[in-house]
Amino acid sequence: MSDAHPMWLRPGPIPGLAGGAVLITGDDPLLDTVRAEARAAGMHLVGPDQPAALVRISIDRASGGAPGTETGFVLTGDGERTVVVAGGASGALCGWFEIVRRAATGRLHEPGTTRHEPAQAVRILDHWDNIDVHPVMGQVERGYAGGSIFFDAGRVRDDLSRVAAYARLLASIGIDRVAINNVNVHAREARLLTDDLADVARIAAEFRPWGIRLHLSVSFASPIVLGGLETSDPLEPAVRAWWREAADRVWAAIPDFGGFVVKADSEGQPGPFADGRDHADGANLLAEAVAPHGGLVHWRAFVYNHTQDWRDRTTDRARAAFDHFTPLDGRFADNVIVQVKHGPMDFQVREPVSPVLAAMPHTRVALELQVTQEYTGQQRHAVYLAPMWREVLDFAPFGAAGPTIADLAAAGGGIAAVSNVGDDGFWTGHPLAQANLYAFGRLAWDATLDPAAILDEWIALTFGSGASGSDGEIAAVVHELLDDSWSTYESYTAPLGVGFMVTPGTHYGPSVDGYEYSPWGTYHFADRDGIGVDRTVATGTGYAGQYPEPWASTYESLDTVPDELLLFFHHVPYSHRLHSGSTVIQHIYDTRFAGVERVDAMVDMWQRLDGRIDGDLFARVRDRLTEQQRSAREWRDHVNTYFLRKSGIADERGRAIHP
Ligand code: GCW
Repeated sequence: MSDAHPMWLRPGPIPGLAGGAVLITGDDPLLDTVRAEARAAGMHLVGPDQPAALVRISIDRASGGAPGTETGFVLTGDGERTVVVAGGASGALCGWFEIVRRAATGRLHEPGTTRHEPAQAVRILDHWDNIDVHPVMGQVERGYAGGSIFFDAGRVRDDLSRVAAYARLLASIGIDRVAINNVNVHAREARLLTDDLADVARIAAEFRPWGIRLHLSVSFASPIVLGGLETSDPLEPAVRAWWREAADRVWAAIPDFGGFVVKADSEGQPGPFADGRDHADGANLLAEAVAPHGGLVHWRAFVYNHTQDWRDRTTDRARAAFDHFTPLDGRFADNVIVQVKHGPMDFQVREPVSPVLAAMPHTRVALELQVTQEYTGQQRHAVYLAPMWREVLDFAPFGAAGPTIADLAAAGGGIAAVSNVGDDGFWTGHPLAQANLYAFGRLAWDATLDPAAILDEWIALTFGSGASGSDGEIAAVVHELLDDSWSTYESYTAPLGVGFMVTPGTHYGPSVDGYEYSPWGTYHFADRDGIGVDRTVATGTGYAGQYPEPWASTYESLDTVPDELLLFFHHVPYSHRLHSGSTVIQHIYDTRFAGVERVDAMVDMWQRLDGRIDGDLFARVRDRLTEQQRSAREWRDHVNTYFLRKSGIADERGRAIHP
């Protein structure tokens, strides 16, 4: 376990810092963490009598010299030294890691003063880890990096050294909360809340030195499953008492516990509907229990009918979260955060931004992203997701003059994401998927960061400075390989925003009709004449009308809907001409061929690094790229053949398709 890859925190002395003096003033466990980090970087700690230290870090809550928040800091470089004045101890820790980033990217002691504060006050990573190995999902649901770092052999691991290393990595990118278990809470995992509390407390103790609070996913049916009550009705006094006592016990064991994450009335999980109550009743029940302890309830908005009749074209899964939740706006307690997936469907490679995020002004709403690559290649394909997330964060639901999604989340519930980490030696299965975890933390901290710049920062930290020599070659290759990889993945998988077409169950690899006659609500409606889902107000499901202007009109009209979302909003003939000038069918053919060519190029690029980087890492990436190449061909041929057969329209360029 302990010899796992160091990710972006390479061990040993840090060039530019090692050998120098550091002055860290103040008394706090988190400052002790900073001291230990500085020592590990090769610095020596000095006292206040040596003000000429290379790095000085202090906390100043009062003077106005520091930001008002605990986690903020002001950093001043003068070309030779750096001074960090933090609003609190967590700001000092974040300030330290900013110095580490600057050292790696050639900006150490850069002259000037900058203020740093997290854009999102709540920055939580959700693990979908199970204690037991699930017969279908494995131990980590939608996990592509081995087993859980928290659980093994039916219980919390004895050796939590990997968790300690993880906590340090997360702290370095500003994550402040982690939920350790799957939102699908099975019988065994439900007991984390009760029988396993002492073990959960051991995990919390590993996160604590890094300023990270622990959360648990809980079952809404806990009063029945764990408490032996006959009901989990949120309005029932015995149920309320049960939850209050449960919360009291948790906080007695873990005083800095963060709160509960809940998936209710979704995909078979229990919820308030069973008793005729709604999601506000359910969320407020838990909110009341955790409020005395300053706890949060993350209540997920991923609620839809997963047993719908595919014959019924009026039911639209994309509408569901909005229809369920927006009528409840204003009824949620202050410590409830409604957690909304970034798109209305389910973490597809391309979806419009969920309209729910803009439709609940009186509710704390959080944006949920998926770092684990369930629908984006499952960490066998190299897909750098930061450009997609940046598009989501930048989306301005009320038009350019209004707030962005990043602003709306910042004003409310912050940001959440499903982690992509497991007990794999490279943490993420595909070593290059580490970049996604890194980028999530950085964008949660500052949504205005450029994805390409984040990528370069990650490369510099992970592979060494890209300034010159062989490192420069590594940096160039890794950058080129990942920079555009999201769009590459999109170009060989489901076209123009239509989504899915994946193998049912595993969600890996192509199966164009895999979900077409299923109850899951994910259809493309391709026939001999055309394809796409009519979600217009005029003739379709009305989903487009869930957006405020200008987007409702933009998406409603074929004249203005963006090409990449065409089939999400409209059912069109194959001969329909895109704004790009291409027809839908020709676009499908062209992009699938181009996508495979780009993957071929990625394979060649990586080959250039043979012998220049660690052999295990080289081989792991090479093997995954080989699989990506195979899989991309499979996607191309399934999709192209399917549409050639359906439409009977030949490729203008006469390439090999398989009718
Ligand atoms: O995307 C779907 C996944 C489920 C997951 C669910 C959710 C945890 O296929 O595996 O369950 O989303 O987000 O709750």
